Amino acid sequence: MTRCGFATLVGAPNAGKSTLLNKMVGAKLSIVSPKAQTTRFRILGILMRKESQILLVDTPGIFRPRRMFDRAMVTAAWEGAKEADIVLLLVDVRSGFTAVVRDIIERLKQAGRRVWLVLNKIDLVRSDVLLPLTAALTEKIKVEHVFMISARKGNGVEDLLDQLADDLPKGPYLYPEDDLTDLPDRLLAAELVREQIFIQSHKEVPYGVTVETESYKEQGDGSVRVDVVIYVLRSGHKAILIGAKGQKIRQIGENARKQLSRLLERPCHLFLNVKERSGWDNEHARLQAIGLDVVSA
Ligand SMILES: Nc1nc2c(ncn2[C@@H]2O[C@H](COP(=O)(O)OP(=O)(O)O)[C@@H](O)[C@H]2O)c(=O)[nH]1
Ligand SMILES: [Mg+2]
Repeated sequence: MTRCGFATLVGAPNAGKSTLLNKMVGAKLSIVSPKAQTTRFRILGILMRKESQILLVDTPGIFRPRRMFDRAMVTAAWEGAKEADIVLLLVDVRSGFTAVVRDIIERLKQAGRRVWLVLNKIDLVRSDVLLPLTAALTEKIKVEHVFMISARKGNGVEDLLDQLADDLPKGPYLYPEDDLTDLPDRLLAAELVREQIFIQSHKEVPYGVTVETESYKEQGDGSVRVDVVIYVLRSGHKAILIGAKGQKIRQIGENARKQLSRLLERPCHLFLNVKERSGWDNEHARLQAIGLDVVSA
């Protein structure tokens, strides 16, 4: 009898959710950066273990939203938790039991889901902080298991996968066994570009950017041509992203192209176009284009 179910990663921004998803799946599906709020929508990673198909869901971090765009991200995070058979509550052990973690725990209790506690970034702290932190957290919420891991280095990740494989509900596989994700290739391309923008630009610039794939064409020679548009909120941001003599945008494109070729396993030609569009973060069409549901109110 096979098993199949959703395990959803929930946690504060920067807890390491996307790093863990990529480590577990063994491919870079979800973009990662040292900046908060890199992940904007739900990403599904599919992996096979023993007789189980583990459907791992990465969500945007949970925080207190302001813009329509921010609200849509936090809603996407909680929607991800709704479909979960098991919620993996990821806590950065260096930040510890913060107010955001407290908020998340309150909502999880209301949702009545099965929760596993995953303490992450154990490579950054002394081991004697782990037990008191576990005690403080498990006093506030009942959890089925506690794992102590380093998503970056991989410590403890195999144990977590084994336990998921054993504990997910019995049932048939929902996806073909060799699929890695349900993310369409065109969205993957836009995400890889956005990741480079997060890595290569600073302050408010990456937060003022949205990236959309305008066209995605398979070429006769087996390669693919992808045209991507980068919307920025201000003309100053456009100048920063393009850089002196187009140096910056070339570097962004080159890095994203290499990663895309690797993931799609074929040569990719990537063309980037930066456009100013003030107010995109309050435009329904822009949010829908990147897969966010627009929330009214
Ligand atoms: N040292 C260390 N850094 C980590 C670990 N896991 C994630 N990080 C870093 O924490 C930052 C945020 O990670 P990310 O996966 O984007 O967090 P998310 O916002 O929860 O998705 C990145 O710079 C990661 O490299 C870990 O186990 N150890
Ligand atoms: Mg993330």
